[in-house]
This record gives sequence, structure tokens and C-alpha cells, in this order.
Amino acid sequence: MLINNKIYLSLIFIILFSGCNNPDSSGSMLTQAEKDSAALCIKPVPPADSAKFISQSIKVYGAVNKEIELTVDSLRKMKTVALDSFQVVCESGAEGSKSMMSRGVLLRDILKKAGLNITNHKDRNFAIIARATDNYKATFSWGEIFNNATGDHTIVLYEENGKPIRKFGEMKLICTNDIKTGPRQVVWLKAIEVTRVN
Ligand SMILES: Nc1nc2c(c(=O)[nH]1)N[C@H]1C(S)=C(S)[C@@H](COP(=O)(O)O)O[C@H]1N2
Ligand SMILES: [Mo]
Repeated sequence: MLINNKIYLSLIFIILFSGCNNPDSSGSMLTQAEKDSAALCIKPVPPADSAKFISQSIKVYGAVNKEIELTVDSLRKMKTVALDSFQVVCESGAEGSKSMMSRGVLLRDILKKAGLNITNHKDRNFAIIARATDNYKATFSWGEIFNNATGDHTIVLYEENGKPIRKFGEMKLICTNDIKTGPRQVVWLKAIEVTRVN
């Protein structure tokens, strides 16, 4: 009986811990090349294809009073903010790109222009989703943008190193006070969606 119990316990241990050293125990069958490419922060795009990711305007839509579409030209006409330098750091800790002399418009001012569709004093649970042409996205909340310092640090850029953003343009969104700035940098920005959280 004692031996049987030991065998039984051993079996349970084997079943529970057999997946520990194998990150692919979920059954996915990725090749090494696919794993390497998934680990890259931005998929490398051949120059011939990069043009199709570039967005020339951003739509602001969803729970807003007025849907708007902004271009680099319309951003230039708004109140702009300048940034001396900005370092991208991936969630992994790896250093990404560094840029100097950037210029853009606060996401808060863009949202004010469209106007959040607020119906009463307690109606302030909105998710704000920055969307890119490659389906990359980052999320913000009403509280962060309108009632927290993050609102002063979330910018839609149209200029980097004193020049228009080309390869990853024409506009990108950044949040300079994130701990790791990579995750909420959205290059190839194409839309700002406002969703009321019900
Ligand atoms: N549109 C888009 N934006 C993106 C990504 C992406 O794949 N697509 N990758 C993100 C990740 S994971 C990181 S770390 C940074 C890398 O930015 P960098 O190339 O400027 O260093 O961009 C972020 N923005
Ligand atoms: Mo990343």
C-alpha cells in the first residue's frame, strides 16, 4: 500500500511539473525563425512594403462628440509641444531607438478637439486605444489622460530629429513617463478609438 502511494504521488508530480522546462508545452509548434521574429519589437519590413504601413492621417472615433481626421498639417495648426530627447526601452529592458528634437500635440488636446461624449458627472470610464496600421495598439484611460500627469506626457509626434517621421510615419504616439517606453510607443499611428466602458 505504501509503495502504491509513492508511485501515485510520483505520478502526480510528473504530471504537474513536466511542462516546467518547456515553454512550448501549450502545444504550439513555432519554428525557431518564427519565435525569433515574434521576439522582435517591430517586424522588419522590406523598404518596398514599408510605404503601405505609413498612415497619412489619424481618425478619432467612438464615444466622441465629433469624429475628426487629423493630418500632419492639422496637427501643426494646433498647440504643439517639443521634446529634447526620447529613448525607447522595450518591455524586456532592451534599449530601442533614441530621437532628439521631436514635436507633436498632446493626446489630451486631440481628445478635447473631438470632445468626449460625457453624459453626466460620473460618466468617465473611457478606454482610449491608439491603433496602428499593422494592428499594434496601446491603451490609455480617461483618468490617466485627463486627471493624471500622464496626460502631460502622452504626445502624438509628427517630427523627430527635427524632420518629418518617415519610415514609421507619418505620426507616432509616445508616452514619455512610462517606465518602459516601448510598449506604448505606437508607430504607424492610424487611429484613436474612444470606448465607453460599460
Ligand atoms: N505599430 C507598431 N508600433 C510598435 C511596435 C510594433 O510592432 N508596431 N512594437 C513596439 C515595441 S514592442 C517596441 S519595444 C517599440 C520599439 O521601438 P523602436 O524601434 O523605436 O526602438 O515600438 C513599439 N511600437
Ligand atoms: Mo518591445
